[in-house]
Amino acid sequence: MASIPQNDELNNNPLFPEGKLINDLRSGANRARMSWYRIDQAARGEGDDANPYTSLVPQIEVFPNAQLAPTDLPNVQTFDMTYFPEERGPYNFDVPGGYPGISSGIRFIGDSAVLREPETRWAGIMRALNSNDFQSTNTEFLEFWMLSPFLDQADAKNPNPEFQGQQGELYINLGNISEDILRDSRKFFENGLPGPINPDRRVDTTAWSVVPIAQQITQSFDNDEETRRRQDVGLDGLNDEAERTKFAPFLSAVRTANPVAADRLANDPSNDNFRYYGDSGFSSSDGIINRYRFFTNPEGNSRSNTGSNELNSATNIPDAEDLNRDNTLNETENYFQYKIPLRANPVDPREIDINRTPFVTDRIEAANGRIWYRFRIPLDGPNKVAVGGIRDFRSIRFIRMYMQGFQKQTTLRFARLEFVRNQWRRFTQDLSPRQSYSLRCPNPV
Ligand SMILES: [Ca+2]
Ligand SMILES: [Ca+2]
Ligand SMILES: [Ca+2]
Ligand SMILES: [Ca+2]
Repeated sequence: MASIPQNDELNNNPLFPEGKLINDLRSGANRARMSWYRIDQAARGEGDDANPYTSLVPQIEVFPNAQLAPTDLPNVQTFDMTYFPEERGPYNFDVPGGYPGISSGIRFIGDSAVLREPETRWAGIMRALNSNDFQSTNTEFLEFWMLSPFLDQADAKNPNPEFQGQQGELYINLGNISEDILRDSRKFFENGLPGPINPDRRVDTTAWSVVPIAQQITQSFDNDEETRRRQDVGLDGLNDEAERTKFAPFLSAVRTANPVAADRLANDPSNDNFRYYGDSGFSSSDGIINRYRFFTNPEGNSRSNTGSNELNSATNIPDAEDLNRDNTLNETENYFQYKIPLRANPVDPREIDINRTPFVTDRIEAANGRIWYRFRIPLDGPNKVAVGGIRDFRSIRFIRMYMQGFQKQTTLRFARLEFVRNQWRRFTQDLSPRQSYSLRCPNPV
């Protein structure tokens, strides 16, 4: 889950007026749902191979010229992001009438709450990078192969009937990114919460959450099972029962508009509950996209598996607002931003319109109709926007990717996403003769 991108004094990223709010529930009101995953073989069901966004992808489909070693996997391990712009994301407490100047409110379809004006919502992911000095490593491009997002889920040879609403912007931020996802200037970490074996552990309360007061020392849960259960409650530090108390004003605002929907939201007011892809509550008709829909939620994603054969957790690591695990909360934002508008070709809407979508350098279409595009983004090119006064590429600690502007559910499927170094160190100093040399004819005639 990503922190909210912040603007700077020069207004270089004005997309999120809520980005300046601190310790204020309104700042999460535009966060929609996004799931991200590498598909586990065990999650696959009958229908998943027909859908281009969940099928297996043979290496030769995207990389026909690659020489595969016997140890290479026959299929590409894709990284997939599915964005649900009409669906509340975790810790989104938007109210029916919206928050003036910030969010458009929620409406109801039956007993489901749906975000109004999905094109104004956003969701993203972020992570720390291992190598930070792009200048000394000569890293010049971000490159990825991505499946066209506009294909029909039933048959890649047709455009998706909703392709119009699947157009939007993918943004990439590189640099210093705030780790304060629930912004209150306090670092939350699940394993700092009290439990039966450490009942005296002190906590504080912010608008968002219960936060540990002590410094984080370890990156693991307490061994005691009941303590671990009480700690694995998500970034709000609250289980569902405590969420009902804390966010009662939100629930009662919804109740006034739609009591049945409020009852439903009250099951998990923060909307942060994990669900395992193999959960027996899913039916055989639930495809992978549904099965992974709640997989990245942080409450209950680290249950210990005692007494169960099913490995039903997502991670053993406590969720925390600390991406690079340096035990501090980075709140600074200064980053380069790259905007990638994803537009369908009006002539053939299965295709990305490369006249309006920049950075596309290659295209390959497989016999099954799937179309892959290679994007190559020059990091120091004219399309970059420097937010927060970042000047160079010497300290690129984090990457954040987010989607905005979409109206309908969209899956971005990456076959490969990597930073590319230039083999040849580029010489950026002025080589013109009058600067450095004086050219003289050694033997004037
Ligand atoms: Ca926080
Ligand atoms: Ca929670
Ligand atoms: Ca919850
Ligand atoms: Ca957790």
